[in-house]
Amino acid sequence: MRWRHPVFVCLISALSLVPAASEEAGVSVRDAWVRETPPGVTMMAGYMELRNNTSRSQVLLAASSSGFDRVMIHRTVVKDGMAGMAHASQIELAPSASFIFAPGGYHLMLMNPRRTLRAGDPLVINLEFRGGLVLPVAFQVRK
Ligand SMILES: [Cu+2]
Repeated sequence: MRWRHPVFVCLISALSLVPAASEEAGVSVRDAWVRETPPGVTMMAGYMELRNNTSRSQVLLAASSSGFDRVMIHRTVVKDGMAGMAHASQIELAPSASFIFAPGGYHLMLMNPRRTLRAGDPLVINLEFRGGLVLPVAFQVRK
C-alpha cells in the first residue's frame, strides 16, 4: 500500500513538525482541517482557528498550497435567502485575538485539487501574512 512507502512515511513525519514552527512565528493555528469531497469536485473548503500571540496586529493576506491550483480567502454570505460566497482580501487579527474559519462563515477556498484527497491524507497550506511571514500549516482531511 502506498501509505507504507518509506518516502511517504518520511513526508508524514516532516509534516507533523509543522505546528511547532507555526507557534514560534507569533501566530498559532489550531484545528486546521479540510472537508473530504467526492472525486471530481473542483473546490474544497478549509477551516481553522488562528490566534495572534503577539502584541501587534497580524494580517493574513493570502494562502497557497502545492495540492491546489489556487487558494482564496472566502466568506459565506446569505443574500435574499441564497447562500453565496464573497472574496475577502485580508483577515486582520488584533493583538492576542483569535479568528475562526468555520462552515457557514469564513473558509479557505481550495480550487482544483491536483490529486484526490481522502480522509487522513496530509495536506500543507501556506498562510502568508503582511510583513513576509509565511506559515506552513498541516491541515487534516476529514469526512
Ligand atoms: Cu468559497
